[in-house]
Amino acid sequence: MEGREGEDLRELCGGLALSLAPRVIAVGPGPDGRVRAALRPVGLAPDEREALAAAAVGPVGAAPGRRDPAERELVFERSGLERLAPEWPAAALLSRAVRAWARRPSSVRIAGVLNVTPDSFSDGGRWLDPARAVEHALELVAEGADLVDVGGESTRPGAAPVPADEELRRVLPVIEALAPRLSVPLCVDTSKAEVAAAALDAGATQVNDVSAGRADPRMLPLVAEHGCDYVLMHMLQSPLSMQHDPCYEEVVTDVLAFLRERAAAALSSGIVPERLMIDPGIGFGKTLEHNLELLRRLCELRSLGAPLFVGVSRKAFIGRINAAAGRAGEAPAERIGGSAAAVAACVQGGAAMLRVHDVAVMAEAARVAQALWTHVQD
Ligand code: HH2
Repeated sequence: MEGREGEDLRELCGGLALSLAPRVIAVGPGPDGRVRAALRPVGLAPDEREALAAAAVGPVGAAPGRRDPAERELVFERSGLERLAPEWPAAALLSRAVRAWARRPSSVRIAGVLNVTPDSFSDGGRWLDPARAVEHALELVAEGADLVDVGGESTRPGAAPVPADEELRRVLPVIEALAPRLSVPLCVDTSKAEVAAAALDAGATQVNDVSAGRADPRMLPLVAEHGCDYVLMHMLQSPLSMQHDPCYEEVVTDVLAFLRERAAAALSSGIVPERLMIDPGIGFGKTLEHNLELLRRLCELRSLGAPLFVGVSRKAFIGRINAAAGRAGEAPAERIGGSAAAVAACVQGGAAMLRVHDVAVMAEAARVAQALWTHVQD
């Protein structure tokens, strides 16, 4: 994370009201290639709505399915927002989102997944043998992975926790063998401080924690002490129960509030902003619509200032979309086209790192998406 973004994160964790009722609904290129931002002005005071509507550029369209004129989307150019920002909080919020979007990473990085488990949802059992796991990790790097993410516990919906000694038995031999041979950073995917500590001692340099430090109170202090990179992710409850009727008041607002709170906890444990990445946790306690809304509005999460780490690869939401099109029953490893489309959406939303199984194909999808968006001026 660059210095300026670190300052943003500190400031935001200090209490900027991202819970403003009007929501950023999209930031992206307009027809002329210049960046535009759109807002649904719900909950604005009449004078603020009037000021914003006067500065909006046309056309001011109605969102599909929303008949209430008060919910019509207003579209802005950056200059208009900056003029309004000192006076109107909604314009300030939107202007910040546009700036965050304009600062999106110039090249997205790829994290290759290495599951050393018997039961991962898409490749359980394939890389359990340490020698095969090491070979696979080296293949991931040869295909273009910028980082290898090693995990010894499945977090698929309904998965029961694995004891620390079993998780260590799975991942440690792989990390020990891999660390001296790897040309890219090695990350351990675990929620247990004991596993993270052993992995860091064995050569891992990053921790990916799907519990965001909630599963083990020793995790955040451990990461702070090691000064290593840390991914904190949003999840409802635990993998065992997260898909039991997941509910949000408003999914993007709620996930953003969670990430802000966990980022603040990480910072107050001594983790420096430059070491932090945040992840909306696609599939972790979310319906299909929740996942799609988060992906559509990913750029809003960038307003926290921390780089975004996102995992969409082979996930069940792609299977749901395929099933609705009459293609039920395919194996998760077949969801390659859907994963590539989701990867492209993540690039557009400003993701910094994408966690994927099929590295060569997803790196290509990310490259093309990146090339499509880099011409956009702000
Ligand atoms: N997804 C999975 C595991 N770890 N970590 C982060 N930060 N973000 C994710 O989206 C994420 C993650 C699930 O994928 P996989 O590891 O392939 O499956 P399993 O948990 O069944 O091993």
